[in-house]
Amino acid sequence: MKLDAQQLEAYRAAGHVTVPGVFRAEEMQALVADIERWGEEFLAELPPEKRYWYIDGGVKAKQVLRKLDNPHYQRESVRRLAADPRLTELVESIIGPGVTVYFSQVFFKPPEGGGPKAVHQDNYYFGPSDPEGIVTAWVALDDATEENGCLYFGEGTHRGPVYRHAAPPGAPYELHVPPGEAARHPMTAAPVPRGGVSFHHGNIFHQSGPNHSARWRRACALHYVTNANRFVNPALPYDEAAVVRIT
Ligand SMILES: O=C(O)CCC(=O)C(=O)O
Repeated sequence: MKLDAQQLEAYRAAGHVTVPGVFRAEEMQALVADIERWGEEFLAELPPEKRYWYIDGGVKAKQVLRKLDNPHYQRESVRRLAADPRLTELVESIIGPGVTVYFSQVFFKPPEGGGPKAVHQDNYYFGPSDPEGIVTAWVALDDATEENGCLYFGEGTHRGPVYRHAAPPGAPYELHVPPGEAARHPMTAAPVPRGGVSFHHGNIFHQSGPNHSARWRRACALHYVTNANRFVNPALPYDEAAVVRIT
């Protein structure tokens, strides 16, 4: 399944496009079950000095993860997802044939407390050698809505520069674009039904809202690059051992 001409045109114009129904709801449920098992093991072994990086600070009742890194490397289930032709054909229709997953993340947004993610540009985090040869495929493991913290995009901002980001004290993972720059661009909500995929350009301004609902909002973001592309100027360290060529 490739993006059709209209979807590709929407992606080029806005910097993102949502494709519903790429995967079935039961497939997402099975992935969630596997990721939950991994999350429990990970949390049990997480040393105290690393907790601030992985724990969602908004949920006070108990410790819950806000994210996990490199599921495509750590879990067979996500490796299969990353290599599934239903997804890779869509990815290749955006950045061209021959793709690698350089990094991936599971974002958990727990019910009633899961925090927002500030406006940022993936290409500031990643610093790729080819800023056009990268696309994030954000797979909705649950329905993502405005109420439970879906993504928002600054449409057209992918055609602008990548700004120097700053992070609040004590939260180096919360890099964000300068607030004055962010305020100049309206942000458009991009709800995604479970099993759908939101594709976004590495330069686009995006953020996610807080979870005000009683439902989880979990997603798996796979950061695909063309095979020759490298993170040459990353803002955070990335583990090259986890880079997996897919096609
Ligand atoms: O899922 C989120 O809350 C943030 C996702 C994100 O920023 C990304 O996939 O680039």
